[in-house]
Amino acid sequence: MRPPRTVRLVRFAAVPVLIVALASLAAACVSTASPGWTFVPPPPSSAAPSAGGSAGPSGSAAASPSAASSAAASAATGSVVNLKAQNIAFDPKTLTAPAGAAFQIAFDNQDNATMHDVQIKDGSGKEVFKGDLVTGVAQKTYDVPALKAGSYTFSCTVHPTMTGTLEAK
Ligand SMILES: [Cu+2]
Repeated sequence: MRPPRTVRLVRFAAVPVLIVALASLAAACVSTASPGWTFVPPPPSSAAPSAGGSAGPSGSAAASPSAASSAAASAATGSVVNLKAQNIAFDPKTLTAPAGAAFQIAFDNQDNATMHDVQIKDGSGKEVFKGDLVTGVAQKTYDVPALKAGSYTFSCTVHPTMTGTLEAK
């Protein structure tokens, strides 16, 4: 391929140069391989969720929600807002709650064999509360954290047409 003249000139020098080149290539391979190894450690973090998942269902998952809600219920014996869900609609569609204080929503799902819940979003659309699903006919008391004064929207995550407004003041 190459002109003979070039080969002849290079031949003496070529062997050491090749060795050096191979050595540096090998070094390059090693140096590029080792950074790859340093990226391996992160995966162990995926082991944590599986460990937590296997431990959770055994009992703490079932116990903690009821314990938390009962504790909050006894602590927040402030105002209670009544809200009913009937015929795939909220009643009333306008709620008033105290601003800056936790309160409760006494939710009454009157729709038989139908799931409803209550999700509250602030003016920017950010969720500030989401209650558990309730399959009717059933009642549930939601513990809502303190909201800043302002206008909020509430809705049912199952039925997008179920909406209302909540004023915190
Ligand atoms: Cu609903």
